[in-house]
Amino acid sequence: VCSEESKPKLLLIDDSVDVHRLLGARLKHEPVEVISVCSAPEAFEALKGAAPAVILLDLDMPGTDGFEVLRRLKDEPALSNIPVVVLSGLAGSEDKVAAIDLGAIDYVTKPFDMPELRARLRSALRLNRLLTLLAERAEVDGLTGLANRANFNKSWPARVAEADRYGQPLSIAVLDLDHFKRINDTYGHPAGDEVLQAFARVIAKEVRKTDVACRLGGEEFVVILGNTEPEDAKLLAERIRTGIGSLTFARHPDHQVTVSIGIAGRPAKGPVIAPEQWFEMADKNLYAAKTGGRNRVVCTTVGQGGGGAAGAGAGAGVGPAKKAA
Ligand code: GH3
Ligand code: MG
Ligand code: MG
Repeated sequence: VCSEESKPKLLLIDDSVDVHRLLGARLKHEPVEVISVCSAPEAFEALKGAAPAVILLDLDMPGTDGFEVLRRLKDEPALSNIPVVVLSGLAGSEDKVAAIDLGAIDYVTKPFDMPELRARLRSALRLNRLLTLLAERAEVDGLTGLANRANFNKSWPARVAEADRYGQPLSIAVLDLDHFKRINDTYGHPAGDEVLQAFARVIAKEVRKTDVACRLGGEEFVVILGNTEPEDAKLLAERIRTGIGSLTFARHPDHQVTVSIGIAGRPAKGPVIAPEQWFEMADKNLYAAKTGGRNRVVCTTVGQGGGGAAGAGAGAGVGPAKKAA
């Protein structure tokens, strides 16, 4: 069926040209187009183009090593779902654990056993197909089970149009975990993932069936609150804020997680506003919540004071005045 389509791309990141040559030859008959680069900077340059279906990554490279490349890949929502198979001369279990905890899905040690490497590649390609399918069909975020960005991009304009048509209130909340990078940096990526999943559960528990809760990527989430006045959206956001703030995590019991939330809501029969502009307003309020000290909700009413950050008259800065860092 797909004979006319171009082959999926395999990005090989390895400082050894010998490995490029070897794999280039030995993978010639596999259904992949091999692109080989020698370093992390070259890899990220190549990744600006069409995303590869699988990455083969050497751990031991001068300059930026494979672990750092993995970290950066996982930090980038557009790249974080590409399966990474790690290639390494290091056979120690510690490195395997570290690489897999950073998000690699498989590990092959040098010198390669070619049938094994090919089998593991095929398995990585299968995973890539499934993840891509899941993202396209179900519009579900793989980590949290919430709706994903593609779903949001469709739902938001549709919900705005619906609210316009029926003169209903509608609110949108943009949520971003505070200093989330520190959790990854201090306790590791798996700890960060756990926080994201716990946060998604807090959101899911608070919203109604008719609301749409999405993970836009990274630690940024959005909730569309159907038929909801801005004041009510604020109450819900407060429940989410206190909900995450009161959780204790086994991996870091002393490290509380907080969230900043920006809301833009329109009451019934409020002014018509373009979905992009509306979202922008909520996003500005999120920014105001961040600069105002984090762990707070900033909410504005569409059409009042018009524009978010500055005009926070409809209810800025709820929440305890925790120290901003
Ligand atoms: P701020 O309070 O200003 O929002 O600071 P922040 O550290 O939360 O924000 P920043 O945007 O600097 O960092 C976001 C971090 O989120 C960077 C990246 O390490 C992490 N991240 C993104 N996606 C994932 C993921 O899927 N899993 C994990 N564990 N971390 C992720
Ligand atoms: Mg953040
Ligand atoms: Mg962020």
